[in-house]
Amino acid sequence: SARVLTLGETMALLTTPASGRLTLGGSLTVGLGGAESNTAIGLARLGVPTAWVSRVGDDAYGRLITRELRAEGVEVLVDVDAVAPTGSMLKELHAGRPRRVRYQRAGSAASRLTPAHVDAVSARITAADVVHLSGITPALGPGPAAAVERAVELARSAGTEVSFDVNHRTALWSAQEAGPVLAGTAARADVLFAGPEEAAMLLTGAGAGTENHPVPTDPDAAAACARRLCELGAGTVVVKLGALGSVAAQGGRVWVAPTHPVDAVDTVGAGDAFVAGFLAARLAGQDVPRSLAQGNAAGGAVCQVPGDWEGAPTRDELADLLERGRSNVG
Ligand code: KDG
Repeated sequence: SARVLTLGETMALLTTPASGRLTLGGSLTVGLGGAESNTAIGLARLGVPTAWVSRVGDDAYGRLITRELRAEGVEVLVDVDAVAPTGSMLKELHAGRPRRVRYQRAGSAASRLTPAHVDAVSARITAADVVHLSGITPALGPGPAAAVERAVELARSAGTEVSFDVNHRTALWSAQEAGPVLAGTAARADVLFAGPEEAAMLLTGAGAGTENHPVPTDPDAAAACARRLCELGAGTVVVKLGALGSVAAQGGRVWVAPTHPVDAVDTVGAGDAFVAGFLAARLAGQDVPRSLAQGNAAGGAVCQVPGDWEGAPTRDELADLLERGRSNVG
């Protein structure tokens, strides 16, 4: 049975040609992406039995998503909406790198998730070690927001850890709207993942970068933010710093984990892979520094390959990356 259960929307991901502007026509590549399913793929590749709970439309995008996730070894627990379509997003490239991502997801099947869909998998939540959620889902509507609440409640009452990646999507809601909602979930997380802006937003309650809680720009400032976020209730707090690596706080201690530079072609999805690497290490009983190192390595690998999750490492590849990282340092 799945050790990690995750819930969230996955969309068809349409990508323009390397030079591409959609207005010039041409061919789109059709794939898929979604923060939680990206993490699910990352976990499955690392050998962690993982299930993904969602809704898709009764359409080709929904079937593509379902097939591909199953092919990656993720257990798919979806409810098919007979009416609403699967959402999509368009990734516009410029000189081969993402310039902009636009959503077509309003009214999608996953935006009609409700607590009933969570209740339907309650036994799986009880049996899992971790339920992984993100701050994208509550931005999709009242039903998904309530579904996240239910998942947190069920997990906590069952003693299943709650992992929460803040993932504040500014295209979906403002910091003023999102701040209090995301802070409420963050305070109940056993493991909390945030970016620097998100860490500042949670500490402020709404609106990043106020005088009280400026956005941390270096690892030491981020570690201080992580420590303060622990005081708000989260067990382990991880701040993801991209090319600067990551930091964590837990039980009054902090750790700073720099990372190795990579040739990044597409950083979208790196945070999701980081979470997979970190959680896989944590589930294997590794300590915080090792978990951070594994998150950094997995995130870096995804950046080197186009696509949101395609570059996620397998267990052997990750071991190799960590080994190379150590010898580079030495
Ligand atoms: O997390 C990286 C992307 O895949 C993600 O941004 C797409 O789920 C997505 C979203 O809602 O933004």
